[in-house]
Amino acid sequence: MDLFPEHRTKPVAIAAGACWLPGFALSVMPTLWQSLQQHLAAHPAQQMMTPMGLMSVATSSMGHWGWVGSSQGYGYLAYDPVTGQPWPAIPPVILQLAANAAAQAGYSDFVPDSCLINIYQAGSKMGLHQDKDEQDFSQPIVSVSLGIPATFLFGGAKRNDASAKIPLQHGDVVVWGGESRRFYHGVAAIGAHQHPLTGNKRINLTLRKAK
Ligand code: MD3
Ligand code: FE
Repeated sequence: MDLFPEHRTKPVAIAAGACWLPGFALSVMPTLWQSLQQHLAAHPAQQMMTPMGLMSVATSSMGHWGWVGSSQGYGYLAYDPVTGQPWPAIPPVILQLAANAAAQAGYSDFVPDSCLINIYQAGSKMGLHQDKDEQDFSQPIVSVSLGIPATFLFGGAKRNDASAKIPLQHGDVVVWGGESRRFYHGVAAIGAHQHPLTGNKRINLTLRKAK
């Protein structure tokens, strides 16, 4: 009998270079959550404008490079446009988690310089897109899911390629590298759910080496 069913750690290969690590973040969640709450109190997530319109997801950032949108465009900025200050450093618990997850998936020495915090509520979604504003595509991306569940849409190298649906839950980590690094992906509209830690929200941390 499995006495600790919440500690699911068996990796699942989901595409060339991409690896789903269910529950991988659960063991550090108390520390991670405390750092995240502290960060968000000082740097509240905001719905960013983009040339395509207002995002339904609210965002904040940590690390040397923060992801910022405006009606003029979007990309990485070293300063929080709201405060004019540099973004706070990525806390050690998150850096270590990202490096451990990347190593587990076969990418050694992953040192992200950007941690985007995406906050979803019922109805929030992210359309199919590629992450292509980073300099070095040999570096993977690590994503950490917290709170209410999401259906992650994972396509292929072309926008019209079929998408697989991946049910991401609290504590799941996914590492995207190799061939999958340029694949189209998105998040289906979030349902109305409640989670004991995050309430009615889904929070995703996207760790990247931007520059
Ligand atoms: C698959 N955010 O902010 S990263 C984003 O759930 C974004 O909020 C996702 O996509 C979210 O750009 C989590 C998942 C991700 C990131 C990069 C990828 C998946 C990827 C690159 C290639 C393939
Ligand atoms: Fe993305």
